[in-house]
Amino acid sequence: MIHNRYYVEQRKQEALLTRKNEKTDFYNGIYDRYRDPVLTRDHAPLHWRYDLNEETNPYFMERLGINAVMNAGAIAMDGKYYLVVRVEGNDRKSFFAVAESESGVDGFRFWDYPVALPDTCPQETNVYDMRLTRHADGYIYGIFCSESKDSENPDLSAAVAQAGIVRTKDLVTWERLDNLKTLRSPQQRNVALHPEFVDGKYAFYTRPMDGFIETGSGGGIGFGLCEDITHAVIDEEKIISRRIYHTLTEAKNGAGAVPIRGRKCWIHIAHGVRNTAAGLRYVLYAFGTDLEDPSRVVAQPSGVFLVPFGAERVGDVSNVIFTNGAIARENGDVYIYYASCDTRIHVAATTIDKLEDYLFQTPKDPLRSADCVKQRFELIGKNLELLNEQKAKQQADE
Ligand code: M1P
Repeated sequence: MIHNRYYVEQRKQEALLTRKNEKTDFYNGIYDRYRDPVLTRDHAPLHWRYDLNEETNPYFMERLGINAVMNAGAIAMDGKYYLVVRVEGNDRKSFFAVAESESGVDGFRFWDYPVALPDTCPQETNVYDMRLTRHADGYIYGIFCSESKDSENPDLSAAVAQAGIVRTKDLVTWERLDNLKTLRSPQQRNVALHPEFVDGKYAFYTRPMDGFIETGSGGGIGFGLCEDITHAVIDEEKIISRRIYHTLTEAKNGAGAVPIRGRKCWIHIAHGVRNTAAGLRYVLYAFGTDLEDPSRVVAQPSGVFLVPFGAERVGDVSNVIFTNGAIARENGDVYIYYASCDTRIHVAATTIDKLEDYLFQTPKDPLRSADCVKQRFELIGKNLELLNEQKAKQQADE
């Protein structure tokens, strides 16, 4: 017999799942923000969390609670929007689950079962942050972080991060390939697969790291090629987006959503991290790379692209914005799925045209306060001249 309370909770959840989302009045000309997160832990199906049977669960208690949903890979298929979400159980372990929506901004529903990832690495303790790439070879690839205990280090928290690789055609059946090997970097996280072949090879965005948390000599977002995706090995990583002193990437950075093919460049939305008295602060930034040679940066606007705003600032790991998924529609609309504070997922809406205007027309970071002030003087000077001209014209017309 199903517990009566199930029906009460189900009605509450249905109201949440069918709630229409709306753009807020937030304005920066670059993207629109939406009022509601597109996914929260309350979206997780009740049958994932509760034993529904009154006999075995007389108090209708959560048996396997869900703590958070975050960091989703994103892809469009057959006119629908799909997120492969990092779901974190109350036991701290993450797993992947597919949620689908007709609109891309609301109505996301998880499928009945989470993803059954092939369990090929006995030492793997945790998996998270899948980037989904629809590749020119016909497969959809998922590149994710595969985390294991560092058995050679006596420190209880010492861990090893590697890039796991799976592929699918339908998000239902997943084939696991060998983890990525990068010959010059001991650890990897935030790895993404480029959607096209480069020089006839598979191209990866990497994030070389000396340790599990610290990137150390890693230097930034790397780019490397490999011949065989089924046993992927990268021997050379070229750093294409560096960590820079006194910028948002000072502590570390990492590839975000798989780059979007624009008209002028590949559009990258990445994350940058700096240290503060309140801990690490994660924000998004953007850059553009050459359409023919995606390892060559052609546009690097200054500063942050998207930062935690209002209620987005608070959560399990406060002051964190993170993305690993965006969907570009054929009409040029772009939905960027970003998580706040490792807790819930939001969407920002923009277009390829706007993103390219942002990339190429936003001034570069001059890297020194004095030069930043000069840059601002230039903008103010031009604007005041324009405003004065306009005023003079109005006065002359009166
Ligand atoms: O907690 C913030 C993020 O931390 C990690 O990102 P990075 O490897 O750049 O430090 C990831 O574990 C990510 O999942 C998490 O959101």
